[in-house]
Amino acid sequence: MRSFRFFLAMTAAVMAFFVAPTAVDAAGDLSRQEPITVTVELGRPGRHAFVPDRLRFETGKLYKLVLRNPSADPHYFTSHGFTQLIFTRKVQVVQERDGRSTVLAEFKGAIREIEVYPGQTAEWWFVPIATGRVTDLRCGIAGAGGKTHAEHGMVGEIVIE
Ligand SMILES: [Cu+2]
Repeated sequence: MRSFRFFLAMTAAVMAFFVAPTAVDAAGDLSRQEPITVTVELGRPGRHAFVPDRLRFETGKLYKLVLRNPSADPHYFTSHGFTQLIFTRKVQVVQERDGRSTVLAEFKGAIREIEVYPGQTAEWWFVPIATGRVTDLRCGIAGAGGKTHAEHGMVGEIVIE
């Protein structure tokens, strides 16, 4: 009986030695991991659309959502539902020139929507914190005919698993 107790105490000590460091690592800062890059094009020449228009993310991972506007019009990336499911680490304005990208500005805090001007790029760094499916991704800019880009089909869906 005495040796069994000793065995239990030794087992507990060994387990504490191996398990404790892992538990500490798992409680680290989720917003400081290597980001997963996802690129969305805001508009195509002559076409109002998000490409792709279905986005999928997983909770607990850090994403760098690159919002590129290759079109001749400004476009919004707006989804209030999406902003309720994520923690924003930062938004960066990036200048791409001669094959090099330079960060011009960095914004921190809760972000509701981002407008990207023709030929420009912004990066939204975030960690999804809740699961859900939202279908309110849209660009609300009104074109010459009075219709919004969303009414021309610039809408999308975001799923967080
Ligand atoms: Cu638009």
